[in-house]
Amino acid sequence: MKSALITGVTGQDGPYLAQLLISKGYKVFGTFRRVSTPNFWRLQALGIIDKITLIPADLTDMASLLEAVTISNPDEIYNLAAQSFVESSFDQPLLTADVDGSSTTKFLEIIRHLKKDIKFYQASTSELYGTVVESPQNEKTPFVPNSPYAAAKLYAFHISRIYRHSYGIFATNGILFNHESPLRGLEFVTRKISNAVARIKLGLQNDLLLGNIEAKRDWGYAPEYVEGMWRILQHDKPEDFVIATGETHSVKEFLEAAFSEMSLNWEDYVKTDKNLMRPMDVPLLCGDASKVKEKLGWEPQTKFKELVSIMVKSDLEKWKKHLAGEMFPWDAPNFAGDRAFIKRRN
Ligand code: NAP
Ligand code: F7E
Repeated sequence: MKSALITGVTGQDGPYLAQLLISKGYKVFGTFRRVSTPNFWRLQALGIIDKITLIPADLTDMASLLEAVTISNPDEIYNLAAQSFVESSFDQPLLTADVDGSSTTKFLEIIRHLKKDIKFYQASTSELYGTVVESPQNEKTPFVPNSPYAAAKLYAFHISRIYRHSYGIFATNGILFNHESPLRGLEFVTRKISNAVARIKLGLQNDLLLGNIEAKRDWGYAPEYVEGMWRILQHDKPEDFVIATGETHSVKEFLEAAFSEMSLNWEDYVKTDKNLMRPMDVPLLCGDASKVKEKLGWEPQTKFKELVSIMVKSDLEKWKKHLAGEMFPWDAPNFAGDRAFIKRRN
C-alpha cells in the first residue's frame, strides 16, 4: 500500500486530494496546525476525517516536519500548506517568505538525508507570472512576481528544480491556476461572492464590498486539479506542469454569472472599496495546459458558468439549512466578514 503525506490537509485542496488518494488505496497522512480552534470542517464535510491520520506540524518548525515525515514514512509528499492569501502576504511578508518559501527547502533537505526516493510535489502557482509577458502562460513563460506571496513561491519553485537537478530528487512543481469549489476559503473572491449572493438572496445581507473587479483569472474546479497533482507524481520523470482551463474571466464576469444564477443584478448590490485593492495586483492570467494534456492526459471538465453555479448553489443550500436550524460542518457562520478586516494601508 502506498503512503502519502499531505501538508495543509485542512485547506481547500488537501481534503479533495486526500479523498482521491484514499479512493486509490493510499494510506493518507495529513498535517494540521495546532491552533486554539481546530479547522477540520472540510475534512468533516467530505466525511474523511476518520480515514486519514492527522499529524500536528507547522511549516515554520523543522522538528515537526521531520516528525511528520518519520511517522508517515511516505512514498509521496504533497506540500500544499501555505499562507495562501495574496493580500495577507503584503501584511506578513516575512512570515509568508518563511512558510511559502523556506519550508520547501526543509522538506527537500529531509528527503535528501532521510529517504531520497520520496516523490515531492510543490504547490506552485500562476501568481508567479505576475505582470504577464505573454498570454496564455505556459511552462516556458518568464515569471515576474507581483506580491510577497509570489516571490516566496518563486523561491520554492526554483529550490525544487535545483534539488531535482543537483541531487536527483523526484521534486516537481504543479503551476496551478486559480481553482475554486464550495470548500474555498471565504476570503477568496469567488467564495466571497458566492456566499454573499446566497445571503443576499435570503435577505441576510444587503451589499457586497469588493476591490479590483477588472482583474481576470483562469478559474477551474478544485477536485479536478488535485487529480492533476497526483498525475504529476505518477509521471516517469520529475517535471513541472501548468494546470489551467485556458479560459479567462474578470471578477465582474464572475459577479454577473453568480448574481444572475439567483436572478439578481449584481450592479444593485456591489460596491468597490479602495481599501480592498492590493498594493500591486495581477491584472490577467490565462493558462496553457497543453503539456499536461499531452503528457499526462489531464484535461479540465468543469466550465466557468458551471463552476459559478456549483458554488452559489452550495452556499444557498448551506444558508437555508442554517436558517432551518440544522448543524453541519461549515465555515460561514463563524466568519467575521470583510468589514472586520478592512484597514487603510500607507
Ligand atoms: P488554503 O485553503 O489556504 O490551505 C492552506 C493550508 O495550509 C491550510 O491547511 C492551512 O492550515 C495550512 N497552513 C497555513 N500556514 C501553515 C503553517 N505555517 N504550517 C502548516 N500549515 C499551514 O490553500 P489551497 O487553496 O488549498 O491551496 C493549496 C496550495 O496550493 C497552497 O500552497 C496554495 O498557495 C497553492 N495554490 C493554490 C491555488 C488555488 O487557486 N487554490 C492555486 C495555485 C496554488 P489552517 O487550516 O490551519 O489555516
Ligand atoms: O483574488 C480580486 C483580487 O484572492 C482574485 C490564491 O489561491 O489564486 C489565489 O490568489 C482577484 C484578485 O485570488 C476582491 O484583487 C477583487 O485580482 O480570489 P483571490 P488570487 O489573488 O488570484 C492563486 C493562483 C494562488 O496561488 C493563491 O494562493 O480578485 N479581488 N475584490 C478580490 N479578491 C479578494 N480576495 N477579495 C476581494 O474583495
